[in-house]
Amino acid sequence: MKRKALISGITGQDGSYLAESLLEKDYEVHGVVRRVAIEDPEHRLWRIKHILGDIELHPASLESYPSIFRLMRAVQPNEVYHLAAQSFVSYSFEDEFSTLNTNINGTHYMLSSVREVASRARFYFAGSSEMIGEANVTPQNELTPFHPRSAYGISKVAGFELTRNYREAYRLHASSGILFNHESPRRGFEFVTRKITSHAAKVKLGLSNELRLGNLDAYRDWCHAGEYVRAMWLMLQQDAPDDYVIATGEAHSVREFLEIAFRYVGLDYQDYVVSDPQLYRPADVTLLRGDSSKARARLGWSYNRSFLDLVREMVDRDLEYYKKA
Ligand code: G4F
Repeated sequence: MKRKALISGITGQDGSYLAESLLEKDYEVHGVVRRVAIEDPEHRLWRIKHILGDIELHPASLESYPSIFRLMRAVQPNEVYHLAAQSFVSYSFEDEFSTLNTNINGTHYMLSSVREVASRARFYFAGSSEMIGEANVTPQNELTPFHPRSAYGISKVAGFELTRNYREAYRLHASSGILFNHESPRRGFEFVTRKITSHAAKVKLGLSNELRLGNLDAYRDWCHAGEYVRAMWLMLQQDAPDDYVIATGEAHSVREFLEIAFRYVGLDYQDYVVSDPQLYRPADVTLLRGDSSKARARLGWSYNRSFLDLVREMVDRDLEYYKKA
């Protein structure tokens, strides 16, 4: 019999890669989606358009416990991947309340319904390096103390602690990935990498002549999202649940990303970038560089792609996209 996976956040970057990878492993893939997404597939389901015939989507809301509970009871998944969240850090400064409500309650509802009606299911929580936030050591690993710098980071710490508590108190097979930044051509346009690559492409094609940005001196450990979903799956294949840092071990600044992307299309970013005070966060995270020795040793996970290739792949895909537009 096929194994069943339920993914919240299936319409997002990570959810779409995860769904593809589980289908390749012959899983029956179910996704939790908001009803509006089903009503507007062109705009909201573009990342999973090519696999819509192979997966089953269920309308439910992470703000409604009964809807999650009923879904969990009906699907009876073997594995649950909880990826859905308000994941844009900047927005969490604009609306702390909805970020905390959606992210904390959503995780709680998922965990509680697994416990109530699918307690043998294995559970994955999408934790974030934003939980580590402003770290006192580099590189950061599973033992680095948390110092989140936004409501988003705080909401992820709460989700992480809930996951750990369900593991310890109710013996759920519940694991968290402490995922560092992960990007791809499927990244949303509001995140800095896609904002840069889409503008490099638009400037090159004569469709734009300005890119407004905030802090260029933040360092992030950027990797390809397609490689991270493998780590999520591996965590749920272990005999015992645990928490793992997933990172490349390399950090690059926003400025480096910008230089590479623009240079790749033969341009100098300094001719186009405008510093916008509105895009600086009230508190930013200075440097994230992860140490994923534990994941490498215990999960056998590895990452071999280069930063340069990631930037180039994103620029290439944006050039194709705007040429067709
Ligand atoms: O691309 P970002 O918005 O990603 P951020 O805040 O690092 O968060 C991402 O990675 C986390 C994992 O560590 C995830 F948990 C989270 O959900 C998300 O996927 O910003 C990256 C850096 C920041 O330092 C920001 O201040 O870029 C800087 N930045 C400078 N100008 C900008 C901009 N970020 C955005 N989004 N837009 C700008 O114009």
